[in-house]
Amino acid sequence: MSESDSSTTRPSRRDAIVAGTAGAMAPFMFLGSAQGRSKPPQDDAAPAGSGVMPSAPKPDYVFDIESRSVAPLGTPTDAILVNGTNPGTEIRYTEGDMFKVLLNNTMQNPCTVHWHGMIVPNYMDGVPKITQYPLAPGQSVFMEYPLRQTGSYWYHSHYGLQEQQGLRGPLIIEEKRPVHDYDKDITVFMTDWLDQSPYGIIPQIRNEQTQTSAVKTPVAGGEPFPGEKPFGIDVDYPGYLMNGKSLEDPWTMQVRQGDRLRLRLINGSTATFFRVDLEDHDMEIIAADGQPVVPTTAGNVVIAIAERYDVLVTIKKSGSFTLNAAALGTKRKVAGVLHTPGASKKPTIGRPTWRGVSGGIADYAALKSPYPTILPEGPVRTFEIDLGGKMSGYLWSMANEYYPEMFVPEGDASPLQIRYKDRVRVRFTNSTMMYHPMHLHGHFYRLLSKPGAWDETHAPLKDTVAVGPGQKIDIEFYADNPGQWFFHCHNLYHLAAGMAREVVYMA
Ligand SMILES: [Cu+2]
Repeated sequence: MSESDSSTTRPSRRDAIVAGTAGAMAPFMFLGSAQGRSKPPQDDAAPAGSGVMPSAPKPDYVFDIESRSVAPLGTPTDAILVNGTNPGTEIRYTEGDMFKVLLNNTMQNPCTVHWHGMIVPNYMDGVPKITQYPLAPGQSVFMEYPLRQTGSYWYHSHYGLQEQQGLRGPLIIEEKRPVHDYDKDITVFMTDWLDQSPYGIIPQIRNEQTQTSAVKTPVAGGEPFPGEKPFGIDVDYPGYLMNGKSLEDPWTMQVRQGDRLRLRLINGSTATFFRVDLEDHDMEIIAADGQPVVPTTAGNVVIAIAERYDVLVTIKKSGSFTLNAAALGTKRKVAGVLHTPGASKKPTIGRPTWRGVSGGIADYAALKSPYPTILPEGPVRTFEIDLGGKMSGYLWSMANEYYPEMFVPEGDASPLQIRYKDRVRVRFTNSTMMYHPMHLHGHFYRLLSKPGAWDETHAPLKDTVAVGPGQKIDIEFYADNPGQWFFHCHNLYHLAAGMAREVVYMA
């Protein structure tokens, strides 16, 4: 039952069009296509049973976004899911395809969906207040844009705290001609899971509501696994999920000795960093945040919130191998099992044995792009951004300003103004005790191995970087995708408490 082969058989994406598209269709709201084609709001209902209006573009995937109660850890919890699955339906395209996804909001609440790491036209980016109105209850929207990249990405709600409630899933774009050989392509989507409403978490941390065990851990000093360094956490989750399954009822996959696997490790968490390892096996990292890196071998890899690492692993013998994902700052983990036929499907319980732990968390210095990433010529525009916060009131800032979000409605952060064809440099200085995984929408940035290394030719391209306590990190990007883009900490509770800015292209 927990056996999954969905990733290995590479089903046609057309199979993913669910029956739910037929029948009661909400009125469409067209945002238009990436070519700038647009249509006015359309009030006609679809012909019964057709699923799609005669003039409507045909989606490859239909997402019915719905509220339902699920209990992956045993406690029934109100969740928001795509097509009833946790995580949501995997989107899988091939390089060069056109992205065509229809979103149906069947809930009583608004929602949006953001495509994390995708170089989208600005108006497809799915951020309420910045690029679109939230999708109202009963409404639908068709998202269409040309795919200009390959790799492992994901999608999630950018509305309220819906991401924590389950509105998230993998988004994979296969290369037409893969650079590396492998036998199986396996998505491993890891999340934290909360068995209470996420909207109570910040009020509990602020002592405005009675605290539950989820916030009892001191915010700046979570208790680590033995051998692991202290790591501050915001939420002490009751558990974590790997491809929607818990440690007690784990995700498993049958493999064969000699199989070369491409594991697409995606941290789809809301507030959790994982250290991931496969028992008895080293991993060869071939991509970070969807972009290729010069292959580098690691015994384990720390994956910050929203980051992705593609790794190659060759199953070297028969047996059962636990894929551990330990939540940093806790003694908890989730795990899955890769096993050869007949071998145990039970994970090893207890603390993972780290193989070759390198000193750092997120050891970015090991990442090198296989090709030069030096930016085109252009005016240099520099921003110094202090990542700050006030622990007393649980407020988080970028350059001392608070973005107006749910838990800081009085925030008044100003946008970062740039111009088309600027070379934009950002220096993060983290003056807090916590890690901040900083994400920029709509662009990849060069992650420099040390501050000021602007002439580094092969700096890796990423869309999310974890800036550690006291750390300075430099990034730079080329301003080639005009619009208004969100730039924020991907710890959803930090975002909801102000840690965000808009990046705005000026005329
Ligand atoms: Cu943060």
